[in-house]
Amino acid sequence: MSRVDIDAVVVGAGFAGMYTLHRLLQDNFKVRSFEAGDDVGGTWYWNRYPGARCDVQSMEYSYTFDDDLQQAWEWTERYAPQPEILSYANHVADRYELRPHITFGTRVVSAHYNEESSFWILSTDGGETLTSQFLIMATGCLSSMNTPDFKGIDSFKGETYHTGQWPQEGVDFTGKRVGVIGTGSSGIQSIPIIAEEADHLTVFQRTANFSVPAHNQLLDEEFIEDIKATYPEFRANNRQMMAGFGSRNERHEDSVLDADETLIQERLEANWQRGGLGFLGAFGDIVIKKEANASVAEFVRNKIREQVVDPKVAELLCPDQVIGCKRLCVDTNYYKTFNRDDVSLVDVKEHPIDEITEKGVVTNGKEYQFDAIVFATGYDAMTGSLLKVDIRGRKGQTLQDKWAAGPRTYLGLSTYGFPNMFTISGPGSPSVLTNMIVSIEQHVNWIRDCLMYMRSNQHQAIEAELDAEDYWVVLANDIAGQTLFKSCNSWYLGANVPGKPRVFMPFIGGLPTYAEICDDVAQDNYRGFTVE
Ligand code: N01
Repeated sequence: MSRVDIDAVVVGAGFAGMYTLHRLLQDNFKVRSFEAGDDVGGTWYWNRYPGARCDVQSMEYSYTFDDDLQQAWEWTERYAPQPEILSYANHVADRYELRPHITFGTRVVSAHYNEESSFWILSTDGGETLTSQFLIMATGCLSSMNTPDFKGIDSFKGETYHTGQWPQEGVDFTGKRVGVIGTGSSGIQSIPIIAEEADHLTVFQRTANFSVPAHNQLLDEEFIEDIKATYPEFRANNRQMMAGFGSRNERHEDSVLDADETLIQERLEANWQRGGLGFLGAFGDIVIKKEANASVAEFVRNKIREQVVDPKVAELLCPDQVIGCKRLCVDTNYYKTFNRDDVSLVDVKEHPIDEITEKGVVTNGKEYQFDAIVFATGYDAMTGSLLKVDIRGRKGQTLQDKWAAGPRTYLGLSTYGFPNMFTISGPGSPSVLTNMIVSIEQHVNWIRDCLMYMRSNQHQAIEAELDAEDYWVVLANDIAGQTLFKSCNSWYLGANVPGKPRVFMPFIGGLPTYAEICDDVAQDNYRGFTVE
């Protein structure tokens, strides 16, 4: 093969894929995108479960690259519901005329690097084969569903749903006996709403989770105008935050351990009343020191005890791990839902689910019978969607082999042995620990600049060096080791998927530091990369 069809293939048309497409088209790169779904939106296309909404506030969870766009779009709620985010994604696709460049309903099934010509040969499940100089994986971090391999799972005669692939037409649970398995963000958001509809809801909980109130509300005009009047400055301030959002939240850097009990309670109560992920900003060391974490975790447990009438149920809902170690959840009426007569909680920690039968779920010798089972069991996060594609780099090495002991990248953007391939918000980048859209923009802008550099210097291939990758893996691991993030079984560590290597996947050094390193690498002629 000596002919290259296009400059870049972008896999995925969620927020990462759409912005990549837009940015590269602007610079006249010949680029195409392939998307498994029938439309744009990525995670917001698939996650249509009841109550799905973003836990980053709407005025922040949106593209920043075009002031006209951010001035034109009207968010209606503090936390945007899924249908509104999906409308926004559609608006973006139309506004920048992206659809003609996207092949929908089509998966890229393989991508093999051709060393002789330095390009990728791709094939799709639609039977198309094409060659491209660059391969840009915008496949999302939470899009490969995890459905545990429960014994008898296929024998259930009722309806089954996974929160991550909810039917487009919605589901009516009225009059039905429903079982929900899983109490992560998806379970915690959907359980209160399913409870309102169902005849009876049974929740199977393996690990109790910490959740803070969303205090979701309609946005008032004054607030919107205030942000819009200073949007560029607001965005710039957010980019200086560790997580790329929350510059208007109250944030303290002092230690819980230096504060007296009154101050601790005051701060935590104020943050609880404000609601949202900013709760953990009450002190600087909540996710760093175990002793600091303990009093914050106990504060939330007491809030759970206040809300849940039955003390036994309340204790079961009280998490025993470190707070913030698993992704903090943001809810509306979650804990109070367990006060309803038609909702029961079943602990499957001590007695795991034994099997799924024709009629329902068996645990601890008891069969719970259902008309519908909802799997809110999460994702094979960060690597799942990448490893689903048969990606082969130099010497035919598969990405699966390369990452058999866990993902290895340089900057979360590139991996040794796979030239001209980039991952957007991939493992080793701040990604899921940040406002995803801000991280996506940072990655896409970096990749676009890199492609411009390659084009203007007539370079053919760029590849992370092994030393640079080793350095990055050690650095990312060391920083994570200085926190409490490795202390519990979270999907950040791959611990939710049986057999997945236990490696802390995101880069936890904060977005500003990370972006500075990426810029510095680029300015230093792509230090740590071999350019041919
Ligand atoms: O998935 P999860 P999710 N038997 O992995 C349980 C983002 N998100 O879809 O904790 C019994 O968190 C599992 O138990 P355990 C957000 O970043 C954002 O809820 O592993 N239970 C857990 O309770 C979030 O963190 C938003 O012990 C089993 C649950 O299933 C991420 O997506 C909304 C089991 C899975 O929870 C993932 O959230 C939704 C088994 N065999 C999602 N296997 C917002 O923006 C798994 N579980 C608000």
